[in-house]
Formats: sequence, C-alpha cells, structure tokens
Amino acid sequence: MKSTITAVRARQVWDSRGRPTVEADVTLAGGAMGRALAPAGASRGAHEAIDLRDGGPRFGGMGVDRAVAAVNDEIARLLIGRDVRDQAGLDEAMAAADATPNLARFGANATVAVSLAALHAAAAAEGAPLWAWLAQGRKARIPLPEIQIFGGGAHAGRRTDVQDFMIMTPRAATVREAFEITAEVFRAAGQLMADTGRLAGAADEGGWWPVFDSNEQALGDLTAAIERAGYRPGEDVFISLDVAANELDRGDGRYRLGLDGSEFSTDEMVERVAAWVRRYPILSIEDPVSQDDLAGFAAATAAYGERVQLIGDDILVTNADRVRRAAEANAGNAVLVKVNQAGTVTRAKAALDAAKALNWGAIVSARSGETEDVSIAHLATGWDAGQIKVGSFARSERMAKWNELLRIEEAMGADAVFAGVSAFAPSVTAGLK
Ligand code: 2PG
Ligand code: MG
Repeated sequence: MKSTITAVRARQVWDSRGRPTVEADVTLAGGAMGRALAPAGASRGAHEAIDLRDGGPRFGGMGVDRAVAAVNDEIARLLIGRDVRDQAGLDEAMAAADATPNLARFGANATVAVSLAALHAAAAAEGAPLWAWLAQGRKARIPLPEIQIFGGGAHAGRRTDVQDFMIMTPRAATVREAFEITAEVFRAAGQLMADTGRLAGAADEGGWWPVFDSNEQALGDLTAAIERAGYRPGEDVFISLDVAANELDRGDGRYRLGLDGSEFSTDEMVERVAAWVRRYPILSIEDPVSQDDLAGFAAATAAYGERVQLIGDDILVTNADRVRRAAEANAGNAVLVKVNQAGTVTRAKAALDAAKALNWGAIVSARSGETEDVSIAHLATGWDAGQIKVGSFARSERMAKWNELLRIEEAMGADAVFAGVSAFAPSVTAGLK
C-alpha cells in the first residue's frame, strides 16, 4: 500500500537559538515523504512532556543524541510497516512503548518530530496541502495572529517581567491586512525605542528588547507605537500579553515583579493585572498566574475573563484533562496548543477539541526555540483553531510561519475566511462586535 511506512529516520539539526534539535523524516511505500523539526521552549511548564537532552558538558547539556537514537532505533522499528493515515494509532504506539506518562524515555522532542513528520507524509501521499488534509472539507478559518512587539522575561535577560508584549488585529479583513498593520506597528515601536535610547537588542523570538523602568512603561510605549503607526489602540489594534507568571513565582505562593520592585500575593497579582486591563487596550492575557495556581486562574477569570481572553499555557500544557479541570473550576477561557508540550499530534488535537467543546478559544503556538518548520501554520488553519502565536515580526523562523499563512490564504482563494473577531470565546467576541 502506498501509505505504508517504509522508513523513519532522525538527525540532529540546529534551532533558532543555535541549539541542537531533532529532525525526522517518515517515508512511505508510494515514495511520499514527510519531514518535521522539534521546537523547544525556554519558559516551560513542569507538567509538559519531557524535552530529552543528553546533559553533560557538550552544547551546555542540550545535546539530542539520545532522542535521535530513540527515533532511529525503537520508534522506527515500531512504526515501519504501519499505515501512516492511522495517526492516532502511530502516536499511541509511541506513547505505549515509551511507557512513561510524560514521554520521558523517548523524549517529546523525538515523538513530536516523528508524529508531525508522519502527518506531513500522510498529506503528501494524497497530494494535499497539510491544512486541507487536516480539514477534510470541514470549516477551516485562517487564524488570527498574535504577534510580539517587545520580548522580555526568560526570553530577554528578564529585563521586563512580562514575557510577551503582543498585538492583535481582530478587525482586519484578512491575514494579509493583519500582517501589514503589524509591520507598521513593529517599525513604529522600533523607532520609538531608538528615539528614546532604550533599545538593548532583540529577544529570543525576534521582538524588540528594550530597557524599561516599569511594566507599565512597556504597556504605555506599546500603546504609543500603535498610535505612531496611525492606528487606534482598542479599535484597530489591541494588546495581548503573555505574563508567563510561572517565571515570577517565588515558590512560596508569592510573585515577584522585579521591574516594579514589588512582591504580590495571588490576589494582589490578579489586581495588578486587572489594573493594566482597566488602563490599556488589552484583549488577551496568557498565564497571569503560575502553573499550579488554579484558584488564582479562576480569580483572574472572575475579575476580567468576561471581556478579556484568558489563555492557559504552563497551567494547561496542551492537556485535554487539564483543560476540562480548569473549565470546571471556571478558570480561563482559552488554551494554548503547543504540539511538543503534549508530545504527539493526537494528544495536542485532543486538548484543542476539549477547548472547542467548552466554547473556549484556542491558539496554536510556536516555542521560543524554533526552526524553519511551518507545520503550525497548517495545524492552526486545518484544525480551525481560530488563532496562532508565532513570536515576533522578524527572524526567518518566525516569518516562515507568517509567510506560509499568506500562501494558504492564496491557495484557498475565494473560500478563504479570516477568523478575525470570531476567534475568541463567545463573551470576548461579543465585546468586540
Ligand atoms: C510561551 C512560549 C512562546 P516558550 O511561553 O508561550 O512565547 O515560550 O517556548 O519559551 O515556553
Ligand atoms: Mg506562554
């Protein structure tokens, strides 16, 4: 059969931080091939599937020899001879053979590369673009992007406490227009930083890395950059934050915002972010509390989750059970979907489906360590996630995904629908209409 797997092969390649990562090829009897590369996080949740590294002195301990060997040896033997179209079967076979709850033996960097490569091979065997293979004729909207302007936190020497200062343009008519607006705001922000002498470099995801005196100054400058580019904050362009509060958690139930020189209880942390929401045109907030603070996430949701998107990343780790548990606790209204957090395509899709069943928003996301792999542009579209997060509007590992969305939009032609204001949980969307 043309869709029978005949070879599974991995190699060590390099990611956008110059660190080793895993690339996998899955080849089929009919000659089709799929290839995918594993991304890597820096601000990782403790409950994520394991990114297996070799340790030791080489490459700062970041080697992937063991993960590559797992693919070329055990995983290859497991998958050769199977039908590539049985994605769930392939993914569960890998998880079962790994035999740990978090893929610690093979490494999620091994399984995610193979899982995505198999998905690409299945689409290639049908001669279909990946997004179309995933959609199977169902509704598939071009996702609304959230795009980083300033980078901070663990991605920029912790010069700001908040990790990502992003923008969203839900009222754009197309993703093409969303990018054109973003390009102007990104440029205006760079000029503003240069004018004020605060530019220190570029963060891991390509955003400007300025020196700010306070977190509020960053929010103020982002609002000013939107205006300088000729757009109306809170009308044409909104702010989206990834607080990545895990990185602020001191471990004793208190949060430290180094830039503001203050420490907060969970309640005070929720109130601090609520004050930002009142003052600035913020539409979306990710991880306002740390990974095990479900009560805090619920408090944040009660405080501003009616009109603001509240995304769980480190707290939900692309896990369907954690999404459902959070919903039961009235915590959050959107999930960040990172395939490598789950370890396989099937598990990531389950988390997305759980969110959709709850009428939550869903954002397919890249990691801070990325490559030229553009799979997530196809997943976000083909799965009709509604939103996508890739990082900044610079550096080719980011631009490759944005540019792929433009190609998908063009390929869809007259059928292309941009998620826009419909991308969110119903109450957030209602607030925009
Ligand atoms: C996040 C991601 C991407 P990392 O926190 O959402 O910005 O960062 O890949 O380092 O976890
Ligand atoms: Mg995050």
